[in-house]
Parts: sequence; structure tokens; C-alpha cells
Amino acid sequence: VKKAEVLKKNFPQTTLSEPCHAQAEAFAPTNIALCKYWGKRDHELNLPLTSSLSISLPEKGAAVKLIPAIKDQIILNGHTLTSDTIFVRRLVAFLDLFRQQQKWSLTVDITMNIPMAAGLASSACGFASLAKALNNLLDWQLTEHELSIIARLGSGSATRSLWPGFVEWHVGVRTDGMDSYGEPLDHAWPELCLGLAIMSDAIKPISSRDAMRLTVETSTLYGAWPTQVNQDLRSLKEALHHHDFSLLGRTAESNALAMHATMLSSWPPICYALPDTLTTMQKIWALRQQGLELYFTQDAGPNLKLLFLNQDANKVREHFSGLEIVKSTIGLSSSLTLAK
Ligand code: 2P0
Repeated sequence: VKKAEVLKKNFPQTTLSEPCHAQAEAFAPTNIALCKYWGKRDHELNLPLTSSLSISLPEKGAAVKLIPAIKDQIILNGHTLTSDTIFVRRLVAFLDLFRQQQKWSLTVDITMNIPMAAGLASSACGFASLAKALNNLLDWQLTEHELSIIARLGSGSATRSLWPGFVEWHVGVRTDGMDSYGEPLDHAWPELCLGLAIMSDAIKPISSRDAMRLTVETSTLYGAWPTQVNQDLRSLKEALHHHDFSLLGRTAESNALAMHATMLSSWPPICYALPDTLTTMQKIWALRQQGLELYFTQDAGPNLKLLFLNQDANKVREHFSGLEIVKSTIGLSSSLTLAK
């Protein structure tokens, strides 16, 4: 109800439009938070309790093609999904927001080159690409800031997936969320690399949506989280400004560990780590003691994302066979074309 009201009041064109092209396409990158979003002040509008800051992976994400059809059909990586999956239900609920008055249906053909539901932000790039493609198909003519607000109605982390590079999601104070959107930070850091250490692509035991809620409601440590986030956001911005990789790495790692500590202190406890996750953390800590500038971050899954500089990429490769390395940041202006 609240979502429909926000749309009607602030983006009236989105509730009145019908497909006006034969098809539309869009790409959105997935993003990895260096300072995490964990906890909501509004569960329907996906309004966060704190700001967050992420980096988009230029070549990893979701490409979506929308084609008007007689009835809805959702295709993911070439396979038609049945309507009982949570992903399809959330996607159709999102489409329904825009066709309360007009009735139209779509074939939604999504191609993702990341493992689904393994803490690699598939919902972030999924809803961001869908918002962009709908904007094209229905001719809404909305800006990326506005599409960031609309993507948030599908999934919180999608707010940050409208841009390449570093993005801050502003917490906002308004109850309608009109000041809670992403903003690209104009910092390029081409030497920064991310390594995807995949332990498992199994479906997670608890969704991040449910885990977040349980943490806020039961964790004895959650009270300390907003203070940590504010400090970490300041440190990350300083690190970006001065290209201080040690500061960036230790802030991101400590932020992720603090988020997981709030989960461990929830009841029932939430633990996304697998034995391999802890072994890999210990290996990273040992390598760091030996002088290698290597850090990690972890999202709502067992996989770790390694952070290091290009000059150390060969050394990191030697220690982690099969590691997929993504050169994460390309300059803001050059990468804008990639995101189209
Ligand atoms: C993040 N995560 O900042 C954090 C860190 C996972 C761990 O945002 O309920 O799928 O759709 O708003 O965005 C994952 O949560 O949750 C997430 P909803 P979402 O990337």
C-alpha cells in the first residue's frame, strides 16, 4: 500500500504508463558493500537504519530484456522459472506496482553472470536492471537517482546498483524515503582488485531479508552498529580521497566482521560462515602478517570477497588457486557507457 502511494504521489507517470516500445533492455552491475546495509527502519519501503557504501563490479551483474506478452513469463539464464519461487514472486510483485490501472504482461528475460542467492547481490542487480529497463520500455524518463528510489522498492541493495564505481546510499530521514537514494562517488581507483572466493553457491539457510529483521529485533550488539557505520563511512571516504588502501581494507574487513558479530549475537543465532570461510579468513590474516596487503569482506553468505591492489594480484593468485579476479573500479566517466 505504502509503495503504491509513494509512486502515485512522486512518480505519477509510473502508475499510468503502458509499454510503448517492442522491447527494452538494460544492464546493472552487482555491488559489494564496503560498509554494509544491515537493518531497516521501514520494511515495506526498504528504508535503511544507516547509510552504506559499495563498489560495483563492472562485468558482473544482470542484463534484462523486456518484451510485452500475453502473460508474464520470467526467464533466468535461459530457463523459465515457475511462479512459486521467491524470486519470481518478488519480481511480479514489483511489476504489479506499475500496472494497478493498466493491465499488461511481460516476458522478463534475465541473464546473470553471478551465482544466485550466494551473497553476491543477485537481487541488487536484478531489481536495478529491471527498473532501468522499465524506464526505457514505458518511457518514464526518470533520472538514475529516481530509478535508484524505485529499485529500492524491489530490494534495498538495488539502490546502489544504478552506477559503476563507488556509490553511497544515503539513509535519509523522510518517512516516504524520497531522500534515501544512491549517489555515485567520483573516485576512480583502477589498481583496486576484488577476488571472488566462492565456497558454495548453495541457497542460503536464511534470506538476508529475514536475517536482517531478526538481527535488529534480537541482537544484543545491534545498538553499537550505527556508531560503527558512521565511523566506517568517514574512514572509507578518507581512504578513497587519499588512495589509502590499508585504511580501505581494514575498514571494510572490520565492518563486515562487526555485521556478522551482530548476527551471531541474534537469537536464534545466524551464522553464514562455513568451515572453509573461517579457514580462508585465517589464511588471509596469516598472509597479512607476512606483509601481504590483503583484506576481505563477507556478505549474507559463506563466500569471501578479497580486496587487494593490482601489484599484488600474482601473489594473491599463487595462494588462492581458482580465484576469480575482477578489476573493480574503472573511472566513473569511462564506465558509464558500460552500464548502459
Ligand atoms: C549489503 N546485504 O549492504 C548487505 C550486506 C547483505 C549483507 O543488502 O530486504 O537483498 O531486499 O532490502 O538488499 C542484502 O539485502 O535486502 C544486503 P532487502 P537485500 O549489501
